[in-house]
Amino acid sequence: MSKYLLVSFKTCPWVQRAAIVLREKKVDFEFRHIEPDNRPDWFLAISPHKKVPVLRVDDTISLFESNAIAEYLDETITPRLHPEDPVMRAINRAWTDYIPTFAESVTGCAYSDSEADYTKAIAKIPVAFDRLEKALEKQGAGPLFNGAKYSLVDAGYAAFLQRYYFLDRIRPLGQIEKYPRLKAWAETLMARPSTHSFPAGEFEAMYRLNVKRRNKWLSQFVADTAVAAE
Ligand SMILES: N[C@@H](CCC(=O)N[C@@H](CS)C(=O)NCC(=O)O)C(=O)O
Repeated sequence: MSKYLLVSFKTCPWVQRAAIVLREKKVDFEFRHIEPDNRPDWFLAISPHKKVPVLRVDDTISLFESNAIAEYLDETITPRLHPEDPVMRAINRAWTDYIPTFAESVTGCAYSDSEADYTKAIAKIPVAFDRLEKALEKQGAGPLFNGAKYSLVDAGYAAFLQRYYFLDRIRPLGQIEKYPRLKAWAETLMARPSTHSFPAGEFEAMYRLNVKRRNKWLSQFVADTAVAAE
């Protein structure tokens, strides 16, 4: 078995995606958290876009981009998370391609400068949720995207569904309740140990602190006392 080092910012959802795939495959890996404001030279030398995640394999190969990392891990380590059937695999890949748009639609409101921008941003959530609800309806009975078997689609969406819940607890969004399949899927993913790189409460506190420090319109709804206690 190769040696794996996953370079990370603690709250990065794209890192979380790679970590989830490693955990689903029961692979031992070293998690190395670096600070976004103080990226070391060794990291800048192996990360072309200066972004995390980077997966270092056997101290020699450096892979970047969470989707490329997930696909690499799936090609090299069993169990295969992609479906065997080429049509199903193409459908799965089509839905992992949608993750960046989904992510922006669901978490964009955390970066809005004004209430008007926030209102505009949250209007994107139902559009993205509706697309996934319909995809899940086509896929079948759940509880996971492909049914009983975990997939790279599950690994890719988990972090962003988790952030929806975090944002909903900062300022109620009340959206996911309108999409029963999506809600059931999200709850399945939240209950799955592989989703979590840190204890759930500790991680949510870290996320809230990020939102507070970002100093955007939403930041005012993260209580100072809560941040102090974190
Ligand atoms: N498309 C990339 C996105 C990675 C990404 O945006 N990572 C963020 C942290 S969550 C980052 O490193 N940002 C630093 C920067 O943009 O300079 C992937 O899927 O890996």
